[in-house]
Parts: sequence; structure tokens; C-alpha cells
Amino acid sequence: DYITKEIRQSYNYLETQLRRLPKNQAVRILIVDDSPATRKHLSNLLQRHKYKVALACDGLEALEQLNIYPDIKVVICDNEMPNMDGITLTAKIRQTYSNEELAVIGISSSKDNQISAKFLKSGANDYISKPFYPEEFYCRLSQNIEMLDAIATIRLQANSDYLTNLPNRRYFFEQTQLNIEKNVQAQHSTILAMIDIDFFKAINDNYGHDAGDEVLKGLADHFRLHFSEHLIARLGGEEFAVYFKQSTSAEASQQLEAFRMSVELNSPSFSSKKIPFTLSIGLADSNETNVDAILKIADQYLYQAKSDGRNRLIT
Ligand code: GH3
Ligand code: MG
Ligand code: MG
Ligand code: MG
Ligand code: MG
Repeated sequence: DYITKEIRQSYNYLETQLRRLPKNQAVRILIVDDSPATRKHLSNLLQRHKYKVALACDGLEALEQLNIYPDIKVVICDNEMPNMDGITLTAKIRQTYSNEELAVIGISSSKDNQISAKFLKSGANDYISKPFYPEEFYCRLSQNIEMLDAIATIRLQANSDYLTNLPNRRYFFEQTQLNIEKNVQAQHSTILAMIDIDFFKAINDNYGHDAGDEVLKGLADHFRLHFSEHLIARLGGEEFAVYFKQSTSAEASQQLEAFRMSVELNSPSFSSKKIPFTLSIGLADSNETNVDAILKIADQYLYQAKSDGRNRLIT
């Protein structure tokens, strides 16, 4: 009923913009509104721009839909609804989903001039008052999605190693520390390994730095293949680490030994110059409560593997 001629014209304008923005296609938007007419209207607007849509008529259904569809990026949330109002729902959503992973946009025709502040204070990313022009609706929606995408990209870059795309030292320390705290609570020891390429400097010296890089990338792929169920990282240089989730130290030891032998056998296939190399590995099984202390133990075993002649696992 609030679709005026002007608003229809702005549809057409955005329609042409849309053809240049196919990236909207994968994004799902959840509409939460008790009015069937509003749900229909908003879902038409979204489908015009090829957004995927999920619908909920109240707060409880909204929480269910969020569970069902992990690809929901934005919740468009009415305020006045039976059982739970939109501001309360927003606060509830924030107990589980941060505003950096899921955007909530409050939307209301309320005459309360504090309504937008209330939505924002309870954790909404944005607010749109009704009636609105579709142009504003689409702009706010796409800006919120762009912001989520930018944050996700930055987060990924901050946590991964540029050369190999493996998780980096920062991520490994953060995640392993969290896991250690869980292990301590459950009275489990923590099992982690440090792995270092033998005589890597000689590879750079003999074949060049680019060939050295190729070896590191090839080895990273081999890690992904062998330890997909555990946490792997490039700690720096030619040094890697594995945190073993739910393994005994015997299982970890067996897996590492198989990996060491597989690298000894297959390393020439990792690089175009067919460079053979081996690994030295230190494995720690410890009840220490912080990641530095446990890595230090693994590093001591690694040092021993080096001094005992390399190409071996010490535990
Ligand atoms: P060891 O068997 O005792 O571990 O000897 P090593 O030669 O492997 O160890 P060292 O610590 O002496 O040398 C590591 C070399 O790794 C030195 C450094 O220039 C090289 N390096 C570190 N990061 C990179 C990288 O990203 N790319 C390449 N190509 N080389 C790297
Ligand atoms: Mg309502
Ligand atoms: Mg080395
Ligand atoms: Mg060294
Ligand atoms: Mg080293």
C-alpha cells in the first residue's frame, strides 16, 4: 500500500544495477514479521535482487530458521510481534551470533522516536523505518552484507599464512590455547607436534628461494591430506605444528611416523625440481596449561631428533 509511483521508478533503476551485481545470489536473508502482507512484500523485494529468503512470523520461529539455514547473513526484523518483540529477539540473537557474522536490521513503522536507538543498543547493525523507498532498503542491505564480507576477509587473512594458506601461528596459538583449557577441565592431556624440514637452507642454496617456496606449498598440501581432522599450522619458516584433537599419544605417534615416511618417499613429487627432503618431529603429550609450555616440550624433542641424526620422530 505504500508503493508509490516514485518507489516503482526506483525499482527500475535498481533493476539495472542488479544485473551488474550477481554476487548477491548466494546470500540468504531472514524476514521476521508477524504480518503476512509485510513478509510477502519484503520477500518480493529480496527475490527481485536474487537474494534467497527465509521467513518467520515470530521470534521463536526466527531462532529456528537461523538453526536450519547456516547461510543466513542478514535478519530483517520487525518490532511489534506477539510473544517476543523484535528488540528482545535481537538481544537473543546476539547471545549466539555476533554482529560481525550476522547482521540484524530493525524495521518498524513505530512512532516511538527512540525505536532505532533501542534496536541498535540491543545489537542491531542498522535500522529502517517504514514506509521506506526500496532504494534505501537495498542500499542498507548491500552495505551491511559488504561489511560482513570485508570483516570475514580480514579475519581470514589475519589467521592464515600467505604462502601456504595454512592457519598461521596466531590462529594456532589462539585455538590451541582454547583447546588446552577444555582438556584441563576434562582432565585430558594435550597432544601436539612440531615438525621441521631437515637442511631446508641447503634447498634454498642449491635450488633457489622460489624452489624452497614450492617445497613449502607442496608440504602444506601433504599436511592437509594427512591431518584433515586435526589443527595444522605453519608456525614460521619451515616449521609446522599439529594439534591432535581427540587422539591418544600412540595414535598421534603412529600418524606422524606414517607422515614422516610418506614425505621421505614422496617429497620429490612436491616440487617441479623434484627436490627430496626429510622431516624431524617432536611430539609432546603434556598436562601443562598453556600453549607456549607445551610447544617448548615439543621443540625440545624436535631438537633431540635433529641431534640424533634427523629424519625421525622423538616423543
Ligand atoms: P635444520 O635441519 O637444522 O632444521 O636446518 P635448516 O637448514 O632446515 O634450518 P635453518 O634454521 O638453518 O634454516 C631455515 C631456512 O629457511 C633459513 C630461511 O632462509 C629459510 N626460510 C624461512 N622462511 C622461508 C620461506 O618462506 N621461503 C623460503 N624459500 N625459505 C624460507
Ligand atoms: Mg508487527
Ligand atoms: Mg629446518
Ligand atoms: Mg634450524
Ligand atoms: Mg627451523
